[in-house]
Amino acid sequence: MTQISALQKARAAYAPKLPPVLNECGPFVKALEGEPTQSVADQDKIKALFPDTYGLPAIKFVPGKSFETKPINVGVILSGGQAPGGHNVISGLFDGLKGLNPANQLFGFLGGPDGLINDKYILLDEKFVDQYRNTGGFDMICSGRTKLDDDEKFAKVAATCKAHGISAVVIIGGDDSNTNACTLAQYMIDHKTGVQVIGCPKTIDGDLKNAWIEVSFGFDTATKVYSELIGNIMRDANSARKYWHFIKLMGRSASHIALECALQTHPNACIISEEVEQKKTSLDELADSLTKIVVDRAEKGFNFGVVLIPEGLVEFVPEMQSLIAAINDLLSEKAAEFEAQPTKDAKAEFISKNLSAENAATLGKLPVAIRDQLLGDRDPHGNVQVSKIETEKLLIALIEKRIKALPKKVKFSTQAHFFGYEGRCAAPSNFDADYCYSLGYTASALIGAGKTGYMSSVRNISCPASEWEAGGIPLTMMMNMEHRHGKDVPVIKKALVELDGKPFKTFAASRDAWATGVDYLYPGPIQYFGPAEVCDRVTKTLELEH
Ligand code: FBP
Repeated sequence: MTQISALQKARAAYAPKLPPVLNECGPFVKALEGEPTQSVADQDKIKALFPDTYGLPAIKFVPGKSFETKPINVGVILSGGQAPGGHNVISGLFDGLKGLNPANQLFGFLGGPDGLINDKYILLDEKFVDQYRNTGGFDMICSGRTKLDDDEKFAKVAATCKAHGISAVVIIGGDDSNTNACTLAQYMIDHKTGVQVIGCPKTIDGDLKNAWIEVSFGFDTATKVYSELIGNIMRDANSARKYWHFIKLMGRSASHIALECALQTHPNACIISEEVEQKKTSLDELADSLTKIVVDRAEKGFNFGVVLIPEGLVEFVPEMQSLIAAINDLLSEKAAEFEAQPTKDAKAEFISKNLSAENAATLGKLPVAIRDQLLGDRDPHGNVQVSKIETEKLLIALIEKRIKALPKKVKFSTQAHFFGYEGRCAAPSNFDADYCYSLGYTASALIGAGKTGYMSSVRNISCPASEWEAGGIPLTMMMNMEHRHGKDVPVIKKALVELDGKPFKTFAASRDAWATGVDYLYPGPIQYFGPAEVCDRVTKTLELEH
């Protein structure tokens, strides 16, 4: 890096806060063990698959005496989508390991799991790490989406570790990456490699959480960035009073991001996919209810508004769920025939002919652009890439059609947006800077305590950092069996929005008033310097949940 911004310079000097136990004792802490734990479901099956890490106790660190540790080598990877604060996890891990023994070495494997598999790394030293403290992004060692999911890859990872004398690996990732960390931990035990595996909870989506992991890192910063942008758009909408803004928000599956942004900004409508699924709301019903909001507001002279849409919505709408599943099956059976069709229309006709009448009718109702998106992009498994479907434009088109059919004229001018990449690499908020540094530091303490198969856990985080607790949660505790790609596999249970939880209930209690009025909240940009109530505030979700 040749040049850094004024903010980067100032942020480099920020000293992230740690839980008191780590502040006092550094990584020399005692692991206080709780009762044996159980997986969230399918206990017998999970136990059989992870015989050595199943049932481990949850750990809380308490003050301990400093002890001598032999020098060790540790590897770290960033896995999956970027999330603000990843660099601070690595900084915390680095500082903790150096605290245990200055001769400890940290290998940063490059490009995610691929780096571990193919032995591509850089050795992290103080000067290098210092450049990345409190910065956003994953560019320090980059990330990747390769899955560490079979014995062949595990054997390569074990060989990499052996080649460098690495005795612990830290995987910073989401639910899938931590599922893989759990399997890797068991593999390392089975093959007597002596390599410890520790996970760290990352994802802006906020869907890696449970009773012990209160939030995944990155959610705080990303939702604050999106909420700032939404607030700015609301103010613009309320100033010009001529546009309806349809804003799709990232979050592959769960609607936590959309819900949090709604709580921070008070939009005129926000769709929550989990509610759509529970109520089996059809696309037509969704479009009808949004049209009603547009018409009701128009009657009050409000020809403007803001609608939030979660990225994963189409997978939760029943008829779309059924259509996508049918297209996926069809394409896996008849891929060659499909590809041989000369035009997009011919491809659509071919698919339509091979679908059930109901699915064909759903496909027929979609605007052509959306139909083509559905049939166009494929993921590496050959499945429809739902995240590429422009749901915001789909809803606009469906509402436009309804408005045109009305007997009276209603003004409906629209703008479509998608906020995702704008927030994933933002400079971490104070919360994420502190939380991430603490997660990394806690991971070093877990390594120092000789643990494997654990996720680094920092708790009580809705309170000031002076009340935070550090420890570890057995990865097996978060697992259940799920049917994926034709077989039952152990996975960490994804946390979707709970409709009986306080964040959703708070939103549901206010949404009718937000729909008709102008109740917008303008959160403004993330503040790094200033009063704690502005700079250190946690998300509404965390505040309401805890
Ligand atoms: P992770 O679950 O790996 O953290 O990624 C989350 C995410 O940001 C989703 O919100 C989004 O759907 C997806 O990544 C986008 O993936 P890509 O970066 O490959 O475009």
